[in-house]
Order: sequence, then structure tokens, then C-alpha cells
Amino acid sequence: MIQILPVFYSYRRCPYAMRARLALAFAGIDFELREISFKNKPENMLKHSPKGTVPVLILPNGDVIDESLDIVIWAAKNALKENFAPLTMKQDDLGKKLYTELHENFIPNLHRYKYPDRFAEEASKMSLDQKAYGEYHRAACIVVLKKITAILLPQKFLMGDKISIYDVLFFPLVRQFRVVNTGWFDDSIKYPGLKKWMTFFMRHPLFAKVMEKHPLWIEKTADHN
Ligand SMILES: N[C@@H](CCC(=O)N[C@@H](CS)C(=O)NCC(=O)O)C(=O)O
Repeated sequence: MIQILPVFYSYRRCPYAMRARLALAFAGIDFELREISFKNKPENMLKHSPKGTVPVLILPNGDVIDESLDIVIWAAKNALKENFAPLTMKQDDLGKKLYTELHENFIPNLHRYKYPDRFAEEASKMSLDQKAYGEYHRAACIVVLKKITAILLPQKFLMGDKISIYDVLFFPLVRQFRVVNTGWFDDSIKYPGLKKWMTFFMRHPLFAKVMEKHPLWIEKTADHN
């Protein structure tokens, strides 16, 4: 019997694609990974999702899910393994608050910490040089990390003792914050709850699996269907 797998358009280092791959992996859902280049996006991907961002998941029935949050929720709802707590955003107020904090506060600050050179005008309005501007936004990220740490102190994961969609949604972004300056992060951020949580994911065999390198997907005419 030929099994038709969902097709997943991905970019290895993209934290949004990462969270979606991780959710699918924790849910035990297999997929055909197609690694793309942003300079030459596959036509089939653009046909199904003209906005041109990864991740894009195309289900065997033709349904397209092209927002990482929706893929994570879909994975949770269709999980084949019981260690993924299938929560949805609507069911949980703390989760909703965390998600808003991540997207409206942490990510914009992370972006400015990571790419201060892209915000020269903003920095000059604040009378800060590039370094000070980056550090200002790094400090804003730390405020969020402290909140996460407080949640993680008495429990293993953000929603309790089981991995939830919120862990999977947050982890790749916190990891990205770390890799902006790994040495500084490892020396300066000593929050035990947060570190334990990060280590759990970083050392998890499924994380290693979803971070495996794949050759660039070469599109053939037949894939345009
Ligand atoms: N809101 C989207 C954001 C995805 C996103 O921004 N992906 C970036 C890569 S990290 C992308 O595909 N960019 C396309 C480009 O740079 O051309 C989601 O969560 O799925």
C-alpha cells in the first residue's frame, strides 16, 4: 500500500518552520519535507500558498495550512502519540496570554536585538548606538524570559507536566534568542527552570531529528499538481 504523506515546505533555520516540524514530530505525524530556498521558491508551494512564507503543510486531501500556529494546533489535534497535550489556543487563557506576549513583545524585541543594523532610524531617535540599541531590546526579551521562568519553576512545561503547544511555539524563538550570542546567554542567563526546559528540548532526539539537514528540494513538473 502506498502511503501518501502530508507535504511540508520548510526552511531548516526558520523558527516558525521549526515549531511546526517539532509539533508534527511530537504528534508522531510523518511528512514529506521539502527544503526550500527563499531565492527560488517552488511554484507548487506558491500555488498553494501565494504569501510565500514557510512553513506550508499540504494535507493528502489537498487542504493547505500555511501559518505555523495553525500547523501546531492541527498537529496537536491529530496527535498519534499521547505525550503531546492537545491544547488549543481558545481553551486556555494562560496560553493565549503567553502567545500574545511571545508575538507582540518577545519576537519584535528579539528581531531588534538580532538585527540592530536594520533599525538605525529607531536607534537614532532613541539616541542609542547600535550596540546599546541591541542591548536595550535584549533586556526587553529578558523580561519575558523571567516570566516564563516563573511559570517553569514549579513545573516541567509551560502548561504543567506535559508538553503543550505553547512549549513548541515558544522554544524555537527562545533558542533563537540564545543563538544571537550563545556565549553571553550561557554565561548570563542562569534561570534554572528556563535552562532545564531549554535543555529538555535541545537534547530531545525528536529535536535532533527535525534539525537534520536536507538537500534543497528540486521541483519537477509532476509536483505542480
Ligand atoms: N506568520 C508566519 C511567519 C512565517 C515566516 O515569517 N517565515 C519566514 C522565514 S522565518 C519566511 O518564510 N520568509 C519568506 C521570505 O523571507 O521570503 C508563520 O508563523 O507561519
